[in-house]
Amino acid sequence: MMNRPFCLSLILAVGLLALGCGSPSSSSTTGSTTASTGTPEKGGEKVKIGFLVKSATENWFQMEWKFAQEAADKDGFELIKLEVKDAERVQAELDNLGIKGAKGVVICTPDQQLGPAIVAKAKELNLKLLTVDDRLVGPDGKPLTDVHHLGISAFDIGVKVGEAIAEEMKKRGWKPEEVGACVVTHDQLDTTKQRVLGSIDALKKAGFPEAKIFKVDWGNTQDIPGAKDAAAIILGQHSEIKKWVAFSTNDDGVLGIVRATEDRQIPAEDVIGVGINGTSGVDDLKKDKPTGFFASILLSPKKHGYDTAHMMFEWVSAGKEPPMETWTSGTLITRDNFKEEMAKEGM
Ligand code: FCA
Repeated sequence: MMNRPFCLSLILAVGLLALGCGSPSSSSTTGSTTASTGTPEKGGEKVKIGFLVKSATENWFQMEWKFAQEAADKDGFELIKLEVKDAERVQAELDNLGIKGAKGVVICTPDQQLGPAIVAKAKELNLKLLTVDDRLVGPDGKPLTDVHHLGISAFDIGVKVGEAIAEEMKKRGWKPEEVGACVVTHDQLDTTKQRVLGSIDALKKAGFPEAKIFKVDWGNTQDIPGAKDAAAIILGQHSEIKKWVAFSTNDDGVLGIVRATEDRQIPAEDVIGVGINGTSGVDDLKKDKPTGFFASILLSPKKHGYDTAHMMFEWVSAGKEPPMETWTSGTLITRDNFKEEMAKEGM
C-alpha cells in the first residue's frame, strides 16, 4: 500500500502535469517553429516532429520545409526544422529532438551510409522515422527497406531529362556527333546515380554517342559554384566541342554547368541544360533572355514536405502507419509552361 504523503504528492504531480507544468519548455532551437493553431496533445503540449535536411540553403529543401510547415499549421503540431550537414550534426540534432520530447522525425540524410546509426538513434530515443529524398543504406550499400521512405522515381525522371534533351536537339537540328554531354554527378548517392543513368539511357536510345558523354564528380558539397568548377574541367578538356547538352542530379548541378558555359562565352543557343526539382532552375526560366538552362523536371516539394510531415503526425498521434515506400514523379517545365505547372503544385 502507498503511504499517505507519497500518495498526496503523486496526486499533486499528476495534477501539475495535466496543467502542462514540469514538461519540457517549448523549442528554442534556431529555425524551429511553433504552429499557431490545432489540437494540443494531452497535458497542453503540442506533438513535436523534427524535419531534418542535408542543406538549408538549397531551394528544394526550403520548399519542403515551407510545405511541412503548412501541414504543422493545419494539423496543429510543432515542426522543428534543422539542418544536418554531417554525421555529427545528425547525432546531435536527433539527441536534441529526444530532449525536446519529439515523437517523430522526417530526415533527408547528408550521407546514406549513416543508415544504421540513424536507425539505432531513433530507436533509442523512441522517435518514429521516415526518410525523404535520399534513402538510408546498410553496411552492404543496399537500401534499408524496413525504414519508411518517400522519394522520387529516380531512373524514370532521369529518362524524362534525357528525352527532353534529345527532342530539343532534334528541334534545333543538332547532329549528335557534333555535341558533347556535360554531366555533373555524385555516384555515391544512389538517387543521383539512378537519375543520371536514366538520362544516359534515354540519350543513347536517341542515338547520342556514349563516347561524347563526359561525367565529372560533384564532390560532397553539392552547390552551384561546386558544379560550375566541376563542369569547367570538362569544358576545358574539350574545347573543340561547340555545342553542349547538360544534365545532373538536380537544377543546381545544371545551373553550375550553364554558368560554366557562360564563362567560356558559349552562346545560350548552343547549350541545352535540363534540370530536376524545378525549384531553383525556375529562376533561369524567368529571365527575359533565355539561358542555356532550357528546362527542368518539376518535382513536388508539396508531396515531399507536406505529405511526409502529415504522415508522420498521423503515425505518432493516431497510430496510422505510412506506406513503407512512396515514389513520386515529375513534370517537364520550360519557359512556356512553368507558371501553370508550378501553380498546380502550390508554388
Ligand atoms: C536529393 C537532391 C535534391 C532533390 C531531392 C528530391 O536529395 O539532392 O536536390 O532532388 O533529392
